[in-house]
Amino acid sequence: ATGKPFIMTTWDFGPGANAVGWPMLAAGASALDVVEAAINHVELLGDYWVGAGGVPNEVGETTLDAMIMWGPTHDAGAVGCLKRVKRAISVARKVMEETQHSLIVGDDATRFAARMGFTETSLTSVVSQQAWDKWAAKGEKTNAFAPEPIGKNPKLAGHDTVGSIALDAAGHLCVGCSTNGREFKIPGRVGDSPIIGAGAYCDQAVGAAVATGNGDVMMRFLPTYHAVELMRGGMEPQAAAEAAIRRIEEAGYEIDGGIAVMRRDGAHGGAKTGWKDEPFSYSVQTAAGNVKVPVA
Ligand code: SD4
Repeated sequence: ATGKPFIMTTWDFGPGANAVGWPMLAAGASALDVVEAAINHVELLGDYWVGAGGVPNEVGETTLDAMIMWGPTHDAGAVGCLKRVKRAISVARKVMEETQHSLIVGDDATRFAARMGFTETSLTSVVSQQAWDKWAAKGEKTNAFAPEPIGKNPKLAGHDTVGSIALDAAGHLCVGCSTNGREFKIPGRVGDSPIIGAGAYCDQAVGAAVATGNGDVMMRFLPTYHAVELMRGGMEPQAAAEAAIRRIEEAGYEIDGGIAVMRRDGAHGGAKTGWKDEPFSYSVQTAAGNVKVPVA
């Protein structure tokens, strides 16, 4: 059954992003417009972990990964390592709607965005410049040349991603996510967020999921695809989220990561690994209001 409209957004961005998306949904907007608007809101906040002005790479540049996927058709668009363009999820939407491709990367993604009318601008802020200056002054090198061990990688720098899932009044399901990836990453690095089935996945018949965390490891397990497929088999959203995360743990990885899952009827669940002191949460807004759900 198709449920009532909802929007879910991950992390502490949730209530604010949902407050942007919900009035649109309530007015009958498409889930595609809603997910784009909710994520644009977060991309433009100036947060350190999403969008412009955050997480510099090894040479001090902020680059963005984003994806959007439309449930009814399985159509998807994504950008990886997008440079000098702020609204990455909107560029991803253009990839989906204006091309036959699904993923465009790097400087060519910037050129594509320019062709689509986006403005080129620096993604560096005072905060991202200071973060890089401080790190570079210590003479540090990116830790990403060390092989990712099976087991704990205590040196991994912090990271966040925003993910949103919406169901509109017409019953259409959409998912999107956006991030600036991983601090001090090797230039050109693309994480899990723009990889379909890794950073996000959406199937109109079942539901959707979004991931956050150590994307270099998480993409090896396609956790969002996994969770959606488990729900297709009848598993409850909470159990599906836990099973997808458990798969990563069972392989021996001790990383920080989480996923949030929505079934199309509005039932939801979330799971995380690591992040002992990190309050991973997702927020779900419906006609009944917004609920922030801590993920244990
Ligand atoms: C990445 N998954 O690029 C993203 C970062 C993230 O919470 O979500 N951190 O690896």
